[in-house]
Amino acid sequence: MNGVVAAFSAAVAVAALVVAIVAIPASPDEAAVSDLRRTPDLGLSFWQGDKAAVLHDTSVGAEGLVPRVTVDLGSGPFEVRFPELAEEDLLALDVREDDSGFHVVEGADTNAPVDGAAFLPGKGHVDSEQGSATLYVSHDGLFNAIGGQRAGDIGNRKASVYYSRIDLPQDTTLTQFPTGVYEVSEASLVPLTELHRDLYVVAWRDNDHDDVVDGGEYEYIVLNFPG
Ligand SMILES: [Ca+2]
Repeated sequence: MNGVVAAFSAAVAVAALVVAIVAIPASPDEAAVSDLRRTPDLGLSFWQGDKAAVLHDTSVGAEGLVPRVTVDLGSGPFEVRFPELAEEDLLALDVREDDSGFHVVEGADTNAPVDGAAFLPGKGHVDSEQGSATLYVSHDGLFNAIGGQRAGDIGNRKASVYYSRIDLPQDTTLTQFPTGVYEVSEASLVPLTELHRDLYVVAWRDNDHDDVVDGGEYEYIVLNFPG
């Protein structure tokens, strides 16, 4: 009988050890050091759970003086935090699957845009009041327009927006009538848990409210998801 108990105890001990080993968090980011606490001009930081994502400053050696930051994210929802927005303020995010947007012409007037320019007038997608947690990938000039009333106040003069999925436009999601109305569909929504490619974001905050993309108002950000 004692032998059985001993064997059982040993089995429990082994099981506990296995559980303990499995419970050790696999965190490849633990050794990674963040170059920045937040992006240099707009003060953006990116969070998953209660952990700030590691930011890599890739500005040095890149053409121009625009801040460039790469953010290491795991596949899953994330939160963007930023200095709070006044009611008339706007934080605009142009999101693409390549870096074709990383060529903003400084001083560009968004009311007189050139082909391929970001932040076209009337193309800002304003989310629902409480947020749909959807980050829209640009098509036909569409960008994410985050207004003061849409950003969640998290205290300490900071606000945040939470994203759990992206909308990846499909050719079939443009309705025939009325012309050009875009509709999100099951095919176009991709949960961030299933995202295995990088996203390229041009972030712009029109600090002086002149509709012009001035120096110091925009940044190039790569959201680096595991492949
Ligand atoms: Ca401006």
